[in-house]
Amino acid sequence: MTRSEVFAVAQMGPVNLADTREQVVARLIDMMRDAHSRGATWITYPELALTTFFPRYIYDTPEEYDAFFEEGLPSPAMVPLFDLARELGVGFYLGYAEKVHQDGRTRRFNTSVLVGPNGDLLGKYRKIHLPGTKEPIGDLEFEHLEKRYFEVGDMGFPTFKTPSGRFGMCICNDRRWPETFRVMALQGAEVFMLGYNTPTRNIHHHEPAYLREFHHRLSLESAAYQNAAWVMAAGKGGSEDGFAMIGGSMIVAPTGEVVARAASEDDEVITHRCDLDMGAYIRRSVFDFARHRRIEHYGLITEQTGIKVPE
Ligand code: CDV
Repeated sequence: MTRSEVFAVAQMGPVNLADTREQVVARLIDMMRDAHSRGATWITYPELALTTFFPRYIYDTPEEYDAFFEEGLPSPAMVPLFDLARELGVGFYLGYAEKVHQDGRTRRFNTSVLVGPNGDLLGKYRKIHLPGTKEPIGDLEFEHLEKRYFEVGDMGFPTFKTPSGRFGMCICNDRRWPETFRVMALQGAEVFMLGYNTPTRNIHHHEPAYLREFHHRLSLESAAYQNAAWVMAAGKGGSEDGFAMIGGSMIVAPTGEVVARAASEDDEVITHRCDLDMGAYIRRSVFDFARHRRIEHYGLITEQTGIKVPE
């Protein structure tokens, strides 16, 4: 019996500062209905899907930036999505800014939630690789202040048992780090869901826009192939209040091939019927981890972060 299901990825066009949660959630709902009408059982939405990508702006106090955060799960803004998921039988991944009272203090994370097709909360993930700076660099077109607004995720890279198989979640910059996917694959993840917000401009040095898109795709293709898993990648496209995002949402097969790709820079649902057993032959051969991995030689990966050139 083949395990084949239709998966959807929901790219979003820009979310501007002036857009309300209600307007944004109405767009997410439209896309969930669209995905369902095409037979999808799962849909992946972008990182920080409910608001604009606010870490590009400088805010100093929680009074200024707390409006971008959600409290409670589901937060009031998410309730209509949870309800529709249950009604249609469509599971979803959603990225959002999470504010939580934990360990006796207020904490903020860049988080994604996984909700099952019956509307049940399956789990969440808190972004580990936070790019950018804590303090503004200054004299830039825009900043990237994720380290200012979020703590590093404290949940590792968990994976989740779903009615369709084992899924893992990560968020945006995590996709550029191979360790992210390998840790999830070692737990048997067959599907990686991820949302992203990638500007077309690199604030640190000049990089042509086509390279931004190329590195995004390269990361996803290698993650899929080297871990024999499906990748569902949902981003934002177009210009958020004048700040351009790369779009390029895609579904990548365990062979590393892109099987569906958004053609626009706007709200757009892409779908593909995914054979969840497609990666099995890769896991039995070239990437049979148990037979071929040589962990006795990988120690440096967890012992040090930066490069240390031996004497
Ligand atoms: N939201 C992100 O994590 N964006 C980064 C940018 C800053 C490079 C990314 O990896 O796409």
